[in-house]
Amino acid sequence: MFKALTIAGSDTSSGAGIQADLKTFSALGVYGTSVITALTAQNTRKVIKIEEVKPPMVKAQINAVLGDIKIDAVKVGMVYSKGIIDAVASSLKNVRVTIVLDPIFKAGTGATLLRSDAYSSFVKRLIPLASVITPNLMEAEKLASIRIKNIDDAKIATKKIAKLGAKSVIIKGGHMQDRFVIDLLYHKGEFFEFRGERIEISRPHGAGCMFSAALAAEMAKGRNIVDATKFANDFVRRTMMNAQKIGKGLSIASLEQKHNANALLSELQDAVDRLESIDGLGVIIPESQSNIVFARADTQSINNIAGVRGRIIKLNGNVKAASSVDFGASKHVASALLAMMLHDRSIRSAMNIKYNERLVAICEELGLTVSSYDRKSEPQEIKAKEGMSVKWGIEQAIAKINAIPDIVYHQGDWGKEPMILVFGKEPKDVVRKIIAILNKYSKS
Ligand code: PXL
Repeated sequence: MFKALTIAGSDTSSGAGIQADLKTFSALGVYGTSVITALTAQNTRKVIKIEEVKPPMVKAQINAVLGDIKIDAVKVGMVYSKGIIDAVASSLKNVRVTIVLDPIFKAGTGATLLRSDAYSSFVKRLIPLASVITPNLMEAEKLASIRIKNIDDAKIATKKIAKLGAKSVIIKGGHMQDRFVIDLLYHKGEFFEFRGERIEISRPHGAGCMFSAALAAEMAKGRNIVDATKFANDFVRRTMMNAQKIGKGLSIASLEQKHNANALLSELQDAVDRLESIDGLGVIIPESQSNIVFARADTQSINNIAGVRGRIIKLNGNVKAASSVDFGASKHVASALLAMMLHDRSIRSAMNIKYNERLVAICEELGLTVSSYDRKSEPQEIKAKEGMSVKWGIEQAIAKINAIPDIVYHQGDWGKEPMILVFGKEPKDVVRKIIAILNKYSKS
């Protein structure tokens, strides 16, 4: 089993610090060990009190772990004082594994988590030990002594921070006022950008800790830094989409509970695996290929709807997913589902298959509720607006039967392939309908 060590502060709310690190390691299948540098008494509203652990005790904790357990990666978070920094630096000096250094200067609720008289020690003693340092924008501005307003400024900052001695630098773009969240990695003289759609929620507590912990966990497994950064970027985005309001203050980035974004993706992936195992499914896949999507119950945008990246394609009579499942991976099927969800929030999954009269008849024979719309009667002003056609179509189909259909089809228009959309409460439900349709179709 891969093993990681986190050296960080305790957060009583468990959103950040040691507690977030251990949860993240565990979620990623890495065994987590821990060294506590400081205790914080804090909740989701504020940090009430901080008490540092005496440096010899920090040293003793690190030695206890390293003296017995072969650690594959270390993450360093809150270190608070000069004494703790000296203890951590001297204990890690000869450790030859990946060290992820997360500079923790301030809590999201404002408290100082690195004393100002410890800053120069942090720079001189810890940064040179770092395989990778992971500042957010504000931390990067302080470390590089420049203002960062755009990605070009961020590039300059990464180089300046690398000069302080860290091998690689990742500036987390979560605080940048842009539609995209860009995490920028500077590694061996090259830049790598990782983009994710900005999520429509305020930044939750703990996301930064989970990012560096996920990075350490993936590097503990031997992933290279580029792949590990991409993974950590996606992982944290999901914990943020899944943020929970557990107290009266900031929401907390979360891995728990049933609508967990990671659990949602794995449920969708199970359905994709099932589709791939169905013999002969290729005969009902349209020329423009298929996708299956699954939405969070509270979805407001297609960015919160997961689908198969690159679609599901026909291959030797069967189907194959072009790539993995992810949020924001489908436009067309996801837009149709979103339109449906405006009327019924319990319908959270959909897949498109090819259209022909026989397939529509089969849907009716199976007792499914079928409706349709006519793309040829779509108003010009709807056609002109990107992404509006599907929404208009679904509205028409619902209005036509004054009910929520299982199946919506249209017979195409100039340059538009006719299509059938199959809706359901969850991916399993959609797959069940698809199998029933295919079975009848193959026999006919
Ligand atoms: O999110 C940064 C952070 C890290 N570590 C500890 C914290 C916080 C924020 O409050 O309390 C212990």
